[in-house]
This record gives sequence, structure tokens and C-alpha cells, in this order.
Amino acid sequence: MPSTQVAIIGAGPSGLLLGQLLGKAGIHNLILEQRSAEHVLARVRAGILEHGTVQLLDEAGVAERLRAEGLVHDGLYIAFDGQRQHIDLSGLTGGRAVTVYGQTEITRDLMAARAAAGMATHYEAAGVALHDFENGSGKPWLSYLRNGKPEVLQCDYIAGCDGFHGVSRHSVPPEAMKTFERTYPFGWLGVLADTPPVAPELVYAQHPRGFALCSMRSKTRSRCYIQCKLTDSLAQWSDELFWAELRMRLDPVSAAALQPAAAIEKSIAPLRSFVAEPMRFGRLFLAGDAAHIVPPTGAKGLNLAASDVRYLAQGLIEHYREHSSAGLNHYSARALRRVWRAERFSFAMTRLLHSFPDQGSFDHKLQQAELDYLFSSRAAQTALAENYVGLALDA
Ligand code: RFL
Ligand code: PHB
Repeated sequence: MPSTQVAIIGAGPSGLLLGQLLGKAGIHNLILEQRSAEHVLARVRAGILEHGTVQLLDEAGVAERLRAEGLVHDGLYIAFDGQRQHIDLSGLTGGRAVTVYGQTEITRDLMAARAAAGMATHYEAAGVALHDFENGSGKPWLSYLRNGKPEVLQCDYIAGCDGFHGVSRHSVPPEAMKTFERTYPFGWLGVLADTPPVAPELVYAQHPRGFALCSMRSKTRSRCYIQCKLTDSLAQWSDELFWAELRMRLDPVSAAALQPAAAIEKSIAPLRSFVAEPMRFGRLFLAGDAAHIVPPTGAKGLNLAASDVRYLAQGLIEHYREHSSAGLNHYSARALRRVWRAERFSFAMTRLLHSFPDQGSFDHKLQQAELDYLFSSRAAQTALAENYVGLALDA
């Protein structure tokens, strides 16, 4: 039977980064991805990288273009009630900043590094199924279809990096896992367009009509979002309607700088908080969105995927180099501690900035008081800043 040391399911950022770190340490791995490489690269998603994520990409040897093209942001803006408040992320956190660099570009860089190192990815692998992983002392294997032909792959460990809808988590017996979930009664409508950002840093806006966010991919390309109904369809949102609605939700300074342009990409994403515990089942480890989801308001999803991968790679490298299982045994608890902190922050940012359809007048007043407090208190701004730039890795 063909074999590898670590079989990785999913060629999103989690799977590709894990493969890269393991490959650099001389650990053989093979990635099985159900989509084509082109499909994976066409998904527009995250844009904000914590300092620790940038460092990890550096350690993985894939940060050259990120260092050259990424935009370092020392702050962000929160807009509310006609005002725009600057949050000095660096000043409040002893000099830490975030970097704007699209997930698509990270994926592209990781794919190129993988190809250059001669590491294999089987794209369009259909019907991936996991076998014999539950028992920590067994030898797990995978079955799948490649070009319509059945294939099998034996391995020491399986890394489930296949996102929220992937097969890995769903292969675990339900009684072995506990899940925690919260869904939100709205989604985000996102538009990518070649138009300059409304401000040099991101603008997060709270407005009675709903949340809005002006982000970017470069100095000439904007990525903007507005809160929308879960029942909305893309057909309902012409470019004109999108920009008009966005403008209404922004503060006057940001609104005046907005220059509508044709959408290059437009999509609607539901918001969800979700955690599966534990993140290890015998010889299967879950990482990234396969194990947890955060609403995007805190910009934490990709960063959490990166910290899971850091812990998992450390555990596997320790196992193969030093024959110690300590890192693998601690993986789940270590990752989950960080996951819950990010869940807390992402939930708090979502509640602070969105309009909830069932919100009563008391809740609305509390939300306004919270924003008022944030605008006037350095302590409140510091709490936001230290979470946004990323909590210490081992915290
Ligand atoms: P992914 O990216 O979903 O990749 C999983 C891969 O697994 C494949 N797959 C399978 N392969 C084989 N067999 C199967 N049965 C399979 N099932 C699935 C899939 O095709 C896919 O290629 O998960 P990963 O790698 O864990 O990465 C997670 C991140 O993608 C995600 O957390 C972020 O995009 C979240 N996110 C953000 N995170 C941030 O840190 N900062 C941000 O600014 C940010 N903004 C966002 C976001 C997510 C968004 N959406 C669309 C939910 C903005 C948005 C709008
Ligand atoms: C993005 O640029 O896509 C982005 C930025 C910040 C967020 C979410 C998404 O909180």
C-alpha cells in the first residue's frame, strides 16, 4: 500500500502550512484536496495577519512576497454615531501591528513552495474516507478516488485540515466529541473591487442599518463588507446598491472618500461560532476551520488556523526527532485554550458592531454605551488592541 508519514486532508492554509513546516523538518507528507488548485485560489477570504502568523510564515520560508507586498497596519478605525475613532494598535500594545495580505496570496505562496520542494498534493481527490485512526496504536489509512480510480494511502497520522464542511470531523464517532455552537441571524456580503481604500487603515462601522467594514488588499484594491440578511441573494445586490448601502453606514469622512467601482468578486457568508472538543482522536488531529469557526469580525479564523498548525507541527516534529509524544499529547488542550480566547473576542466584536434583529431598546442602549466607553477609555482600547494584534502564542 502507498504510504506517507502524515496524510493531510485539505489544501487550504492549514493543510498547506502544515505540509510546508513538516517538509522542512524532513517529515514526508501528502495532501489530499477535493477541489482543483484553481478553485482553491479563487476563494476570497481573510486579509489580516497577526504578527505571530507572519513570523510563522517566515519560519516556513514562504514570507518573501508577504514582506515585500503586505501592508503593515499600526491601527484601525471604529466608526459610530457619525464619528471615526482611531485605535492605535501599536501604541497600545508595545509596538505590535497587523499585516494586510490576502489569504489567496498566502495560499499561492504555499502552493509554489510545495511544488518547488517536490511535495505532492493530490487535487480533485473525491470521496476521501478515514480508516482505523481511532486507536492510538493502530495504523490509519485513507481511501479516495483519483481520476475516477480508487486509491489508498497508509500513514502514521492524519491531519484533518479540511475546513468546517470537511470529512475529518464528521468521521469521528459523535459520542467521542462535544460541540459548542452559536449561529447569528445575519451574514456578510463582501465585495472586492479595484478602488482605493477609504482610509489608510481598516474602518469597522456600527450603524442602525447594520455593520460595515472597509478593508483592503492593496493601496488600489478594496475589500468591503456589509451586514446582510441570511435570506438575501447576490442577485438582489447590484454593485450600485452595495456601494450606496455601504456609504450610508459609514461616518461622513469615510463616506466622502468612497469611490464605487465594479465588483471583481461578490459573495455572502453566514456568521457562526463553533468549537469541537477535543481536537485529537487517536491518530487523527483536527486543525483550523475543521475544528472551530469564528465570526470574521475579529479577523481571527486564519490566525487560529496558523497557531493550531504551529502547535501540531511542533508536536509531530518532536515525535519524529525525539521520540517524545508530549507535544502531541498536549496539542488539543494547548490549541483549545487559544481557540476559546479567540471565540470570546470574535463574539464580543460581533455583538459590539452588528445590529441584531431581536435587539430590544435596552440592548441597543447598552451597545451604544459600550461604544461610547471604547471611544473614551484607553483601557477599553488596550483590551481591543491586544486581542486584535493577537494574544501571546502560549497564552
Ligand atoms: P479552509 O480554508 O476551509 O480549507 C479547507 C480545505 O479542505 C478542502 N476539503 C477537502 N479536501 C478533501 N476531502 C474533503 N472531504 C474535503 N472537504 C474540504 C477544501 O476544499 C479546502 O481547500 O480551512 P483552513 O485551511 O482551516 O483555513 C481557515 C481559513 O480559511 C478561515 O479561518 C479564514 O478564511 C477565516 N476568515 C478570516 N480569518 C482571519 O484570520 N482574518 C480575516 O480577516 C478573515 N476574514 C474569513 C474572513 C472568512 C470569511 N468567510 C468567507 C467565511 C472573511 C470571510 C468573509
Ligand atoms: C478582510 O480583509 O477580508 C477582512 C478584514 C478584517 C476582518 C474580516 C475580513 O475582520
